[in-house]
Amino acid sequence: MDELNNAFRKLIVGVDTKVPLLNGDYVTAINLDNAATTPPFNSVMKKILEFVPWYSSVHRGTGYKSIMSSEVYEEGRAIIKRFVNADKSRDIVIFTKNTTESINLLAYILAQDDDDSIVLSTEMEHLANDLPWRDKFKVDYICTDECGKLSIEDLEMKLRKYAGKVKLVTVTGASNVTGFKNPIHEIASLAHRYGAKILVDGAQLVPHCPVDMKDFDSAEHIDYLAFSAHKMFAPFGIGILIGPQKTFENIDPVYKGGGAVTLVSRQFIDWESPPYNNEAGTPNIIGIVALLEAIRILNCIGMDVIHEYENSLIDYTTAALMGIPGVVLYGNSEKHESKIGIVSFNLLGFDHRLLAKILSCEAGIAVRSGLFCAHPYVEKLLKITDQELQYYQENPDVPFPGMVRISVGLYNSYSEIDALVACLRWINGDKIKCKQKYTEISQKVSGPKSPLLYTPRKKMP
Ligand code: ALA
Repeated sequence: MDELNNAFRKLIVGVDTKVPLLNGDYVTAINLDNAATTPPFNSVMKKILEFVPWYSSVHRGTGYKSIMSSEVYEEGRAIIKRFVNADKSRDIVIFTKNTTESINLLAYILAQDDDDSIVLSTEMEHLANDLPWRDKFKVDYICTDECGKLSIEDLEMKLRKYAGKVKLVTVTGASNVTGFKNPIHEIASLAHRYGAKILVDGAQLVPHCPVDMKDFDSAEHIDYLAFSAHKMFAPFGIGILIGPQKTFENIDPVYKGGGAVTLVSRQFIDWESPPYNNEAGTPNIIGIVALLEAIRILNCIGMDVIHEYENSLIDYTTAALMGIPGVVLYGNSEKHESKIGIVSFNLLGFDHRLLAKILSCEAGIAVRSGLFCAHPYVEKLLKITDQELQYYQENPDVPFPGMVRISVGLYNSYSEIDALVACLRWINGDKIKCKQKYTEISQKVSGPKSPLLYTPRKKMP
């Protein structure tokens, strides 16, 4: 395992970066916030530098560099399709900015031929796969259980209840809060049986597990898939939306401008065919070069190897957290195959924001705290009542409850988890002193900024 991890670490930019602690010392940063975004692969940076001398306008020039840039851009679509086994000819790849934009784009398009149909979302979605549907469709939410797992029985019950009126079942591939993976192919089969299509929000799934959209003729086929390059070691502003060409024909594009049209006069606009009608403006070819290189590396390692490694690491983390008195875990599951490398928790007696701040100030550990842009899901897991929600809404100055999240990437090591656990044990063991120290600091330091910004630092080692 250590050898494997050493090899993975060498792939990543910035794994040895030193960050300051509150006492002014420097330590090697530990990034346990990979669900938010990931650092680039070294080879992604190298590839970008190799490509930039050839950088030029995509689809807008006759110069050699422009032709080359356009070729890379178009060939990229085929590579991305192969990565998730999308259909070579019937599916199209649309380049967006991130998963959020991909889902908003799809919602905008599907709403255009709306006929009172229903979208089934779930109680465990990121807001990106909830809010875009709310103002365009009647939305109902498939329930999660106490633990936070999706109820397939409830999905089937709702599909039956709406008797053919469900247009789309939109579901996360894996939760950014609990790490639970959903059985996307089983959900696809059910959705198709009742005449609905399925969208998988793959933001947390595609970077961590093998994903197979499956054949169009299979009941388990995934109709639409969205994901982001910045969560898969290529943080240069590219998102992906994959779906059948047909969906994107003869629509009113959300973004209108150059590149999306064939001919325009004062009297008419002739829109391009898909995917171009949805890609107005100069394309982000650097972002695509980065993503293609990241995919190459991920393929070389093997998505199943990554999944296995990250899951062992999160199992190790979960077991260690369970051994700390006062730790409350959310969505804990016994079977790691049904999870990705995420675990969320609280430490009794500590505000989630404070805990995250202390981990950074005392040990250089980056985690995320709060509601993780999945407010209704976290609120349910925290058992916050409607009455309490109303109270928080009416009193925005009262700090809202939340959780602390650990999300691992292939380059995180067992020793980094040991450092996290040691720091949490230290905090827990010295609760009163620790709280007192940080209360005094926050009285001196105004606002939500980290006290690290105000700390005198020792000389960088
Ligand atoms: N959706 C990202 C996260 O969960 C930003 O942190």
